[in-house]
Amino acid sequence: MSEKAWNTKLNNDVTVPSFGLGTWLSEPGKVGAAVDVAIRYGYRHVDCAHIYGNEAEVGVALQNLFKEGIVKREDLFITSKLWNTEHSQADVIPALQVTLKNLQLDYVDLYLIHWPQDLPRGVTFAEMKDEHYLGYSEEKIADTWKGMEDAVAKGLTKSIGISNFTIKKIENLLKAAKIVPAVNQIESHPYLQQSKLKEYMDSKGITFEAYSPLGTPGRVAKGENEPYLMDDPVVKEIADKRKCTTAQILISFALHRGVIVIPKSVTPERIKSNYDAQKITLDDDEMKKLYSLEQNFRYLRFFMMKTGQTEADFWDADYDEKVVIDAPDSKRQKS
Ligand code: 1BO
Repeated sequence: MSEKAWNTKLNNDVTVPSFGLGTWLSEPGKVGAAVDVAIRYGYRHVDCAHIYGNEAEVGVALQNLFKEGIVKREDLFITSKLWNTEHSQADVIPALQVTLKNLQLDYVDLYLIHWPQDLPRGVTFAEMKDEHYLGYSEEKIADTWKGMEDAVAKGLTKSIGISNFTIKKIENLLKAAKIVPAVNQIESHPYLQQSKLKEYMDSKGITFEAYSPLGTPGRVAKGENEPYLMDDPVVKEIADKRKCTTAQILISFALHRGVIVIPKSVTPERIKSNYDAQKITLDDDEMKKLYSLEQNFRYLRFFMMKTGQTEADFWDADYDEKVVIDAPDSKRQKS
């Protein structure tokens, strides 16, 4: 075990704690307590988003921690994300202002375009229907990015980035961007390492940030025969040998790859043990075994896709084409 501090320097020289608390799927009523436990335990990075519907509760928790003197604003790294209905340049700052009001902050540290997919203004998440999926447009996202750059100029965010962008979509964005995105936040874990995308992002100075590093065990909409990452025999074998949890091994794997990782939990014991994963030093043999688990398996599926659209289209097929273990139809077409 080492006491190494895991930090990542972004392309604008901002330093980010490489380990943070995810809040996607953290229920209102629980997320505030989770943030409170996490920060008191040592977390300094919290990942939020407007669409998670829980930013106001996160804001109350942060205010209490500031008032009690547990941390100061500048000690924290807070991320939020622009939702898909607010993709016009002029919509970005007002959307960020709503988030800042909810979080009770003057600025966020990182603001991301949540998805390179448009939805009509005013459509709520619950109301979304097939005809609302307007899809991806290079021009529209270039316009959104201008709004993101405006937010930096106004001091409302220190850094800007993207989420769920493929190589092709990053390439398109870079043609128009004055500021190179600092981060691309994407699903990643041993079953979906996204090495090709990571290599490309490394070459452009864009930091790789992994969501669902534990395979989002809390999701309600699960695929049939979905593999349970935390029960993987290889991950278990390493965890047993080290007398730690499989979640800790998965977090440590991401950190050893140089990836920012934001596991979600609202359970105090798990919040703490996830944090302690930073103390683990995996050896080359363990890393090799974990790398060997790649199967191009995506947990977050059928999201924002129109009926008839294939995942290969949606993700620009820029992942390695390998056997997908839970679907006989490897095109994984939405039914
Ligand atoms: C709907 C959100 C998915 C992960 O950020």
